[in-house]
Amino acid sequence: MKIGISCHHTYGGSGAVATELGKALASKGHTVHFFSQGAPFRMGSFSPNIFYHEVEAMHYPLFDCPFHSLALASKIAEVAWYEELDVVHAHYAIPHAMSAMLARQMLEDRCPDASCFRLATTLHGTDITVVGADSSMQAAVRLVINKSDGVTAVSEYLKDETVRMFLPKKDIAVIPNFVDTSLFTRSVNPDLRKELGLGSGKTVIHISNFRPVKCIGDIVKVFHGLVDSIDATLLLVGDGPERSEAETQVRRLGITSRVRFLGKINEIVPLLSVSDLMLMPSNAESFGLAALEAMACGVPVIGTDVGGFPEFIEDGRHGFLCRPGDVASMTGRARQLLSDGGMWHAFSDACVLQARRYETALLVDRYEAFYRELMQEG
Ligand code: GMT
Repeated sequence: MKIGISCHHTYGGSGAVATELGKALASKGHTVHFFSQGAPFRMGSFSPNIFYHEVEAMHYPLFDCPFHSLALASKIAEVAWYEELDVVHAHYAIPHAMSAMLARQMLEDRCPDASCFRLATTLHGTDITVVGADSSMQAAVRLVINKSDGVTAVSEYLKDETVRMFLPKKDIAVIPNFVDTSLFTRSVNPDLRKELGLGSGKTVIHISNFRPVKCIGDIVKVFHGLVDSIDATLLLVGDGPERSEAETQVRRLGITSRVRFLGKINEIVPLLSVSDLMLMPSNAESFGLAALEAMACGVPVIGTDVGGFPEFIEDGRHGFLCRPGDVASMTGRARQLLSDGGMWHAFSDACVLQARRYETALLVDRYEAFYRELMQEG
């Protein structure tokens, strides 16, 4: 198949999923064209059947903001026509599915049945729970859901939320996120432990784009509650709006020597491999890909009992799920897990097994079958 993938290129789960999906499809012999504003952060090295089309919106003094969605639509239309794409897979309803829908309209006079490509849309979470929840965007989100040929959501939770909020006419299939366990596997590098100054203590990790929904402040509080009884270091990987406040909090609590702000790092397996616990206290999370990737590397997770987490993290087996904001429970659970070696090993092994149920190859097959269905219907 010839597949177009429209996604965010920035540090975040939806871009990671879209890029890993494209790479896996390409390795199965499909031709993949990526559309984004910059090279997707997980793109990696050259592959003969992957093409990347940078979308640059026009800048002109009269315009307050560049017309990215229109530039994207024009680029999709152009590439879809010349490369004869079978499917365009939009990751995010707004703006990607909207732009793809418009691209199809741009091609209407050239392919009168208006089906020059099939439009698949994957909802990732923020497009529904944040963008879609904004009243100014509701009609647009509902329109693209209904106009897509097929729609998927990354968890049952997100599907249910979408149905509740938008009452779409379209069925929504659930295809969960995935992880390549041949790459995401624990392999401890003693030099890295030394470089990070980890010594013989425990390592707690968090990876995200530091948006308010990630509750970075709770991570710092939980860690602060741990360090009087446990020799531990906190690795904070990523960057975003909450980082500076978290740095202030760390200084105020006097734990700067125990916390490393590492910024955005693309190669996270080495960091996960030296970690003992992942903290994900988000107050909303449609899936939580970083937690699945941690589990594949044998890192148990303390997360929250909301969103998609309970669909793949079993409380008391792969980690613990607490109420959002319940710092005391999270701290107690983290202490329990980090001080009981037997429990930690059992959880770590169970995490690795659980991650295999979300193996990339299995879920990529599901996407392939989904595309084929759309093409047969067309
Ligand atoms: O979590 C983020 O802020 C990034 C965001 C994104 O759009 O990249 O992640 C969303 O999509 C991921 C991939 O499907 C999911 O694993 C995340 O749970 C989801 N984020 C939220 O729902 C907050």
